[in-house]
Amino acid sequence: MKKYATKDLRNICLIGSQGEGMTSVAEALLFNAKVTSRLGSVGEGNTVCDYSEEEIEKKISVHLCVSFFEHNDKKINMIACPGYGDFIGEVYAALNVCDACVFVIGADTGVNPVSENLWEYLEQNKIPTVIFVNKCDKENVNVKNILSDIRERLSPQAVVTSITNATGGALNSVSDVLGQESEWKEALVEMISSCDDVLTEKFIDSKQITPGELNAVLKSALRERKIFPVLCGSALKNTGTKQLADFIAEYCPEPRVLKDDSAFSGLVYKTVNEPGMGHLNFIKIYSGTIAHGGDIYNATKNVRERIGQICFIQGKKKTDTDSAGAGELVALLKLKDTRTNDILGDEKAKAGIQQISFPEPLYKRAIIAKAKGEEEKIGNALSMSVIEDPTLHHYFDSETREIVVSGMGSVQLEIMVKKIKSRYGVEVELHKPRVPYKETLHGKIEVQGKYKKQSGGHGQYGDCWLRLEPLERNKGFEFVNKIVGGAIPKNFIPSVEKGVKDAMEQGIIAGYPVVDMRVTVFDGSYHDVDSSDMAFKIAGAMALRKGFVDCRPGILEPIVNLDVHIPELYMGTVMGDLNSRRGRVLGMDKAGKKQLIKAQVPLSEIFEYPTDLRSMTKGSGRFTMKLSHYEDCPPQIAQPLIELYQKSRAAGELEK
Ligand SMILES: Nc1nc2c(ncn2[C@@H]2O[C@H](COP(=O)(O)OP(=O)(O)OP(=O)(O)O)[C@@H](O)[C@H]2O)c(=O)[nH]1
Ligand SMILES: [Mg+2]
Repeated sequence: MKKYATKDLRNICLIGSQGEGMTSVAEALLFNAKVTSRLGSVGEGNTVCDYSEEEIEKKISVHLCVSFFEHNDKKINMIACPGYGDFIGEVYAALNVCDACVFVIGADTGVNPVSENLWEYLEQNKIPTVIFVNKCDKENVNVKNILSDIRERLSPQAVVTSITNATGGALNSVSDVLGQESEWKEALVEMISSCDDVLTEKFIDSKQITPGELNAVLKSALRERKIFPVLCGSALKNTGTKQLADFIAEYCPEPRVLKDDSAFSGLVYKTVNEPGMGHLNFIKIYSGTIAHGGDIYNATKNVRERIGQICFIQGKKKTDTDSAGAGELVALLKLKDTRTNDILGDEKAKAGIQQISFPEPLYKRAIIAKAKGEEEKIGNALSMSVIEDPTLHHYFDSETREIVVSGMGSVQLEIMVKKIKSRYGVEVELHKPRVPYKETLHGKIEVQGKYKKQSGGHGQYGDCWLRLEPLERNKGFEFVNKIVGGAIPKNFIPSVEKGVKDAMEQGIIAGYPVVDMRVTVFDGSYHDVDSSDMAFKIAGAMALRKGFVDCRPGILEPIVNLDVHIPELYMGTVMGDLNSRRGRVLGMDKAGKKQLIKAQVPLSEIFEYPTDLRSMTKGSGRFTMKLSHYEDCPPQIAQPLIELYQKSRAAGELEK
């Protein structure tokens, strides 16, 4: 393939909310550029971009997909992104390395809360944006209404640059606004002029403005986010897509690269594991060139890697190249240690390249193998899965003794489960994680634990008196030795403590660890021959178990701090819902265009919150959470936990 200079490259990504047509638009662009010989369709599962098993099955995009085409002497690298909320990590990765985005909006549905959220992200990250109003072939579409929707909810700087002849069935052509005499053109010229002092003056004085002047200002205004060009069309009918390609080639910015640097540098924006092929790393080159057979330095991991194959990616197809230069998107095969978000190059690269900041996954599930003895396999499979998807995390929760996987939502985890089965042959199940409850006491008591056994020769003897009392919440555990006069010899005191601690760890009324308690050993007795570490350990545990149940024991539950960001519109719904989750609202505030609710909610009530909040707010709500503290559990929650534990213990005793 022809090599392109940096200035002739365009890196764009297609983003939008779910189902607006990103994959279909990409398909039309590739077809027009003769990359494909027929226009693929998402419904038929034969598109360039949605090629994976899970995408074909679900008919939605799940991963970002890289492709490219040549148009008007430019090479356009295109990353089509999934729209579904669970896969937002892919969008962030793509936006990080692209120099502009095409924001797809369905003409039938218009702006929605998810697109508003995405827009906010583009604003924060200053990403030049072209809007493509897709699906203009649908009946009852009114471009003027959509434009005013866009201007009102996204930006007043949106202006139409290519317009359909009609909408619905009559749609058959799209034309450039600058080439016509229409009210669209008047609006566009005025908008462009307003972005430049010289043109503004000319415009006011009704002087002639040349197409060259308009073009130049449009180009810089797009780059500086002073104008958001709106192009209309239909991916399905393949209209308006040629204008889109023209527009990208002509107006979208050249790649951002590191200036004054001839040494190679790059950022890994995606790592995938190809069964049988090892890892494939997707890279944007920020400076220099990369060539077959050379070395690269991974500045994040501090390792040198040998460059094997370098390829250009076209959906699932790879084309080898011997080298690639600054601005390009390539994929490298067979790097050993390099993974997503690694910076390749020297210290200068490290200072100049911005890494992707992935969202924190808050949707948690415990994962277990369907068959016994496959835990190790799960560990391996999960390690591989998280390499491919940085918005998946996994860890072993030592308190609940479960492997927990966190992600962005249930669809993402469901797909992970399928992949684990098909790739690594392990069948797993997900379930709601256990809540790390704790036990505590509310009363004070003095209690004796006496262990005495006379069997055969050597007997066992341990005897201690303990005082149990509550400590302040979240203070943990204190053990105090108040033995005077050697009622229990010094060397056995640690044994008593050990017995107490062991019993605390196992739990007494519901099987959860005991916390926030002070235990004082203040009396006891011993036997010269029969006393032992073991006997005092048992005595300590006995005393604790006996005393604890008479000390108004209870269960504590973890409480999280929740920050919920939602549009005003959903305040009532979200507050009501927090209430039904036993939440306490601590405050409300305005935060940008949104409302911020600060609340405290029991952890047990928010496992479904990521998906519930999304559906309550049509995808516009966001939240963060952080474990705050433990609080007394109300009886209606505590009682069933205690009963369940007692029942299972009774059943266990019977079995013995
Ligand atoms: N009528 C009409 N339907 C379209 C058009 N573009 C896409 N569609 C349909 O809309 C549905 C979604 O299209 P996709 O291209 O998969 O949308 P997407 O934005 O890639 O969706 P995700 O990646 O899953 O979020 C499919 O059924 C397409 O056939 C269009 O221009 N007109
Ligand atoms: Mg798609």
